[in-house]
Amino acid sequence: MSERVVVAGAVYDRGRLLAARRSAPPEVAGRWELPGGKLEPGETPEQALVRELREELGVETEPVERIPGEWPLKPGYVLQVWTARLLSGEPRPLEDHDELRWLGPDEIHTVDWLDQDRPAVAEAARRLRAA
Ligand code: 9L3
Ligand code: MG
Repeated sequence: MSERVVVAGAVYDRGRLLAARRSAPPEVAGRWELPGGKLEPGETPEQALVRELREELGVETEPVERIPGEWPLKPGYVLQVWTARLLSGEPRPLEDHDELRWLGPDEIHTVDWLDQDRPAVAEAARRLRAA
């Protein structure tokens, strides 16, 4: 049985990384994540990412590169992460989130990230610093 992919975006703009606080489901509410969601049938991960960020945040983005690795979620699901450039719009919490924050490189650790997101967040922060 193959695992279903959840794709998330390390969305960046002007040297800051976007963090989103989940409002649901209860087991993850209040924790911060890189926004995204499940692939739909026939979608590439990049297409799913663009769609999810449009639905959840009301923004247009461009996937830039995959952050190497794959992290287990609930049984049957794995997380893959891409960096994504903000093309247009100001992110708003339209679905599944109740707060958004732009974090500079030294603010990355000021929110309580979901455990599964931490390795990708650390790598995204490293890339922000290097950029
Ligand atoms: N999840 C974990 N980290 C993330 C994302 C986008 C999602 N960065 C987990 C939370 C949910 C599951 O994956 O249990 C499905 O995500 P969604 O479709 O509810 O966003
Ligand atoms: Mg989601």
